[in-house]
Amino acid sequence: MILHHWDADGICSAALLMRVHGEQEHMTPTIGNYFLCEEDLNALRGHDEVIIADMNLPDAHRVCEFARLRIYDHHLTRERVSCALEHINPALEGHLYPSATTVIMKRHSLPFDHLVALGIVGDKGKGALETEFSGEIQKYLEKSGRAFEDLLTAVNLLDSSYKVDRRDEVVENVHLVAEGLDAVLGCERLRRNVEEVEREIERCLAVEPEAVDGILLLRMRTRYHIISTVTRRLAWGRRATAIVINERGDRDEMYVRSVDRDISHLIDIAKSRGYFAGGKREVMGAILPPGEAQKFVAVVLEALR
Ligand SMILES: [Mn+2]
Repeated sequence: MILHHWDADGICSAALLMRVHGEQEHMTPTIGNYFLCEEDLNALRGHDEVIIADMNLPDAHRVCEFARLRIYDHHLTRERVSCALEHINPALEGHLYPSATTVIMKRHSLPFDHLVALGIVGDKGKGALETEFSGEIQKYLEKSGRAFEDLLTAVNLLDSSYKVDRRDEVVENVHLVAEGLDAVLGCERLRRNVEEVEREIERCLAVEPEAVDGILLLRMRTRYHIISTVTRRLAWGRRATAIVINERGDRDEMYVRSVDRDISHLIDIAKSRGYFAGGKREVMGAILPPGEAQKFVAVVLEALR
């Protein structure tokens, strides 16, 4: 059983692993959960081998209670999952790879193909051309007669399934991308998703954000997984730090993005309050219990003062 991230890199990682191991059952966790809920754990039980691809799950070790575990990942982590048969993440040795597909390619000595390229472009966007694999991407593009834009379009199509919150589609996309780039680019279902996502992003951005000490605050209510896109457009569009809250009903989500300043201390503040949080230098994303985001906004505003 392969458990993979719901984004383009995770989808391509699962497709690569099937090249190695043949057709496998595979699933993605409940979209938005960066941990294993009871329901997902139950779906994994009954399998004696589980491969986790492109996810750094804090409770991955629970899989060892019932299955042999292998992990192929590239997210920043210092903790080796000691019960795993194999935990391959170059970040454990201080080397950050741009995608899980590159980790799997190296581990299994696979050729650099569209799956590896799409994984990198999925996680890095245009920045893919500034990674150590830039030369191999260029070579792939020349050989296949493709443009870099095709890779960006395919990634946007693959990512649309999780954005519209369709978990079964994420799983279907593994087979689609294994067929080739054309299969993805020509997929009507995914094209309709992209339009649907765009309409919802525009609906959310049509509300005028509040401005508090020069920081933008936007509240929205959507079941789509678009908070990172909405926040990025707001922050970059208005050249200001933006906080976006999504009250989903089952959970609150918060996303903060600065244009340039280091806001990574917000991640520790969120974690110290018991929220699930992650991010980078300019980004913080957090998942909170329903109704909690409103309280946390005051804390974040104070910390950004
Ligand atoms: Mn990834």
